[in-house]
Amino acid sequence: MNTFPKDFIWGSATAAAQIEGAAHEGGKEDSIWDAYARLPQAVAGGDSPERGVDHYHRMPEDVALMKRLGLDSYRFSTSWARVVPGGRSVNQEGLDFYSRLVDELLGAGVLPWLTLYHWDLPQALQERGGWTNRDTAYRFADYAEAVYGALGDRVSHWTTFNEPLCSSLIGYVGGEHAPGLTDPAAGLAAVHHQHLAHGLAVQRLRGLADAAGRDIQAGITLNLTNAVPNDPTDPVDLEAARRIDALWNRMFLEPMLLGAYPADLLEDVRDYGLAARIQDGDLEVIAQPIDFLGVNHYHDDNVSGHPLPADAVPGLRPTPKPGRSPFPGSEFVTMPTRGLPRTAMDWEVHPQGLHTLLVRLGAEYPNLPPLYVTENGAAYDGDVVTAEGAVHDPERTAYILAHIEAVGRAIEDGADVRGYFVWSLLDNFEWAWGYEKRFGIVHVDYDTMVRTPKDSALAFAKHIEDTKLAASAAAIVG
Ligand code: GBH
Repeated sequence: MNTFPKDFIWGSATAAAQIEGAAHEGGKEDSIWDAYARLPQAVAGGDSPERGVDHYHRMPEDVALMKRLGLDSYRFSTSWARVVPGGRSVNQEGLDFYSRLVDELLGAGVLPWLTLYHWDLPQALQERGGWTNRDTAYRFADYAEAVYGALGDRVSHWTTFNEPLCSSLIGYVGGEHAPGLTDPAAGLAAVHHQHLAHGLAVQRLRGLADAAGRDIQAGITLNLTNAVPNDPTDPVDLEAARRIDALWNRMFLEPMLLGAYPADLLEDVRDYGLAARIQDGDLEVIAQPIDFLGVNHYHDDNVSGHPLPADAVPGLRPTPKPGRSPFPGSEFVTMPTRGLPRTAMDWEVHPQGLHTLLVRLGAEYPNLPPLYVTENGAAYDGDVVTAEGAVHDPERTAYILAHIEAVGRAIEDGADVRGYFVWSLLDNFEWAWGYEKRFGIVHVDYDTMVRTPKDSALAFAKHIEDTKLAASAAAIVG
């Protein structure tokens, strides 16, 4: 077993729109996901976030479960559409829910790890252009201030965005997420405005914390990948991999860490007006120092510049419908399979990729802040609650333990990783897949809403306990 630093944070993650339900209770109004889910064919099975897994009403029970599993921390998101329903005035009842959640967590000895944006923009702001409207970035800073005002006395860890790649490129270009657009120029505008919103919110939070004499940790979570050339000797595949690395990793990392968009990326997307969105001073705001970088990682991307053969097994992503590539400027890129085992999402299982990624980030960015793996996990079919009240999920268990092992080796090889959060605590609304794909380490019966820890949850709890025992034994031996 790897040794992890003594204060390493073990946790689990969720997101508001995926678990809360109560979509129109307590003053909450539509988010873009409530509205999107009502469109025909948008979400598998016609599912919607309306009921979620009823976390809004079962929150104390869910926190008790976290305590039982021995989690150090819980990563959750606040819903902007609950806190600022129409996009303008604050809903105290919404803030009160999160205040009760934070009190419950602290009472259970679980560190609250808060994310302000996990994809659920108030629909009222979408009607004013959503993330294509620069004004949304300023509204985001105001929303951050409202949440800080209610929770800043008790919450120390603040994440601005979860995976801005998805809420810009998948939502505005790939059309597979809310708001369901397929417009590359809109997607790149959304990228820049989310970057700006991140920087403005970090500035705002720090200003408020300083004025109150508090210390906060502020950062962002990105979904980062290894763009692996399918044939590393083929210049066409190497060029495709460079483009995906630029678009999916460096377009997010470099404005924040280096204060500039990559020059090659600006050239790749030159037809879509990204450069024209950048105003004087924006990059200084975006490059605000951050205290941590959250890394979400599920799988590498095996990238080719050649069309998939007509008889190919489905790739890492569904073959996009014409005009629906989520790769603006690099629409020709394909993602063939490599014959590795795959999860129910069709995502490859390759734990070494997480080690490679974590080590590589430190090597490529000398000013990289400490890293936290803020999501990693797997959907598999076939979870069944037995008569004894167990759920045997050997594949998910193996996936999680193998990735934890990869994180441990990355630390031994010099990566500054300080925590690991499993996605997800509970089975939940898996966006365009609805409730069909289960990522939880805790099973949810969607009729009764009964929670049952799966074997993966018990294995994770045992891992946490063993790791802590090993760390304290090491401290005694010295
Ligand atoms: C995370 O994103 C989310 O943060 C979380 O809410 C979600 O439930 C969880 O993972 C499981 O899905 O454009 O077709 O090539 C998912 C990570 C990485 C998935 C990028 C989609 C691009 C697919 N995403 N990937 S595609």
